[in-house]
Amino acid sequence: MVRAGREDPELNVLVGEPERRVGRRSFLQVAGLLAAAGAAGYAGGTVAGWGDDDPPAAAGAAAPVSGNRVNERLLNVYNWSDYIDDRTIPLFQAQSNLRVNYDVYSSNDDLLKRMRSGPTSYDIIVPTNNFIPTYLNLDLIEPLRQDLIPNLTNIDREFVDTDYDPGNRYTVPWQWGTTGIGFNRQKAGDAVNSWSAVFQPSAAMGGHVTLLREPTDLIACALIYLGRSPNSIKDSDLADVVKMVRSIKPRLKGFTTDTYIDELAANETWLAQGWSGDVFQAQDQNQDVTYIIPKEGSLRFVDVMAIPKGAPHPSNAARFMNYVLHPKVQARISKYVSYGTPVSLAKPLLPSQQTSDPSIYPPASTKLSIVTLTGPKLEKWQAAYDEIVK
Ligand code: N2P
Repeated sequence: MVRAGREDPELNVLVGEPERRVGRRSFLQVAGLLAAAGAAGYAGGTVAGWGDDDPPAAAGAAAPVSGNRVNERLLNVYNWSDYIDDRTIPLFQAQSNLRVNYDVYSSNDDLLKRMRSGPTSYDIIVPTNNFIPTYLNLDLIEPLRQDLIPNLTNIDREFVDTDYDPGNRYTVPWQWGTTGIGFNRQKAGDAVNSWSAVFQPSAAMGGHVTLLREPTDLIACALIYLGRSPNSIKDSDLADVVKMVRSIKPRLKGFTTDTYIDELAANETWLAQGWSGDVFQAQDQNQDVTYIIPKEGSLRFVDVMAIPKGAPHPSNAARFMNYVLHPKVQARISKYVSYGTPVSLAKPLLPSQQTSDPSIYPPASTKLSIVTLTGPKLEKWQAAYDEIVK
């Protein structure tokens, strides 16, 4: 199935056809493109007809934006790889007359290490919800200028009444998804329905199986497969996880969070523990690829935009967050990345194949846990993960 889905003329103008994913390799290319667009300048914003949200930048758009620590028309965004279409940033630049530097990472682990290692120039980072308690405890993010984000009212209730950030004082949801298995039906067969496919792979699959390079997903899904609590910090449970995953390492192609889209698409990886939208992006290129949430249950996550403490351009960050919360912008991003939108108002703008797909919007009956990563669990799971991958 081609996930670009049914088109209507208005949406074509708005969403357009994806040209390329902003992934690991392409982000520099895109950053170059964006820099050129920014340097050319779009003062006065002539984006009418592009289906954008706020009015185009006014004549005085070059005036300083108040509330930034550094007085520049600049925004430095650090997001996951393969998590945005290629139109949103250029259109935001045009609309806001702010220049955007867009950089990517591929795991919460990498992001947290980077943020803990000292100040950066990033204005927006996009950690997963279960890391937010840690970011708050470590004083790594700052409260949002909610007055600059009127579109906060567009966010669905379940992403407002959260345990990690009730009322969105620090975070704004980007997209949400599930962890599951992406597999190649020609190579692995149609019958894949259990975590056993990746945690006890058959010899025939040897060298073509990948697991996520992300402690939360690796440990929690292995716990679920072993029938333990996905939130366990019991030493015996974690020891069992370590033992199991270490024992199958000879059959793994490796641990990855940012290469499996291409590898699934290229028939190199046949079974990948992966995130829903990423697998659908592989499916767009290879119709033999499909996605399941294993019968034992799995995880659901929300990736959320936050502002690093002391960021140079917090007001510009708030403007971008407001832009992203517009239903049309949500639809453009969500359509492209095939993840779930936290803004239901965007759903009528999405192809019905996406909004009715239970792999993207699972029914309430699907067993999905939300794990939290706080206190001793962070250290214990990290230690188990390090033991596995070392
Ligand atoms: C984007 C993956 C984001 C999901 N490629 C991980 N939380």
